[in-house]
Amino acid sequence: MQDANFPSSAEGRTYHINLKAGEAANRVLTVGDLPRALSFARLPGFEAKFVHRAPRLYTSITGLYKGRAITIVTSLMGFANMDFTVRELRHVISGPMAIVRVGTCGTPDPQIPVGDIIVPDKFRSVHRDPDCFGDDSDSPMTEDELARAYVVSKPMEPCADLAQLLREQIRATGRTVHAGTGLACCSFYSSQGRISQDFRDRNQGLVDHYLKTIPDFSCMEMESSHLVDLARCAAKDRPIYAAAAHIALAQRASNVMLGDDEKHEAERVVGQAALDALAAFDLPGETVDTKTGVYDIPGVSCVWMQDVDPADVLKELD
Ligand code: R1P
Ligand code: URA
Repeated sequence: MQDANFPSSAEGRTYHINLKAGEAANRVLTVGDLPRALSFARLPGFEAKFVHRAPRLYTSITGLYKGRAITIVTSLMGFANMDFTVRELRHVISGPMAIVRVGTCGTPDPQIPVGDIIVPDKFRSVHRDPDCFGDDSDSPMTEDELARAYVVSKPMEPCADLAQLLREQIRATGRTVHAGTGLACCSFYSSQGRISQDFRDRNQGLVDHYLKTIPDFSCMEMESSHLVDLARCAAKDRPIYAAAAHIALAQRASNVMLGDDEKHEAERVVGQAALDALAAFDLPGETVDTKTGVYDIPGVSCVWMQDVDPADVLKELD
């Protein structure tokens, strides 16, 4: 490894996602888990060219879709993993980037049934402030205390054109699409208002507090605001355009969860729509590197964990 400021291997691989220049495309579809990434790589029209799994298990599949180079990558869960993914992809990709996240979410809106899709037009981050939990108190917090303990950022906006393309492509499949404000929370539990007997989160009434204080609050998940935040502060000469679509998995008002089969069907529908949106997005200055890149090499190349036969990995994509 070299360079303590931005560590990378002698070969130029980044420390965490473990990719080097030429192995990722300017158009990126990011997902939370490996089965979703593999199911997207199997969608009609996607031709996988290069499959990579990092020691820390981030996995990327770079290929061609409707003539465009697209990388499907697992950004796993939470702010930190999205941070590694976007910053290290940025390092190995030249020129502008378009990134779409397809994830799942909870919704507080009784009018949004599980299985509907939410493409927010605003995002906010929520962080639990540890300084508000240092005493022995276990009584529910007042509205003022909730506002101090679960700190909500100001709104951030995705790329309006990419979000609009995403909505149009999803609507064309017959799915209902909602917009509103998406909260990316530091926890699946405390800051999303899930009640625990094991920890003094003191978060009774937190979802109602968000509903009272955040206009058009439509969904809660754990990464999208950070993606949008990184995109808005990307270097001006190498812009990042970002948007996100979320499958309503948890209906928080009625306490209903989407079934696994319905979830996987929704993933395939939204994944195809996201590929179509990414392929249609205008991205001037895109650099498909056919010299060091993977797009012109015949067949599928693969870098996986040491003790795995690439043939077994590729079978997953058949
Ligand atoms: C929590 O179960 C995970 O689900 C949501 C949250 O953002 C978090 O990552 O998204 P994914 O379905 O993309 O993982
Ligand atoms: N992902 C989340 O972060 N929250 C939910 O309620 C469902 C999926």
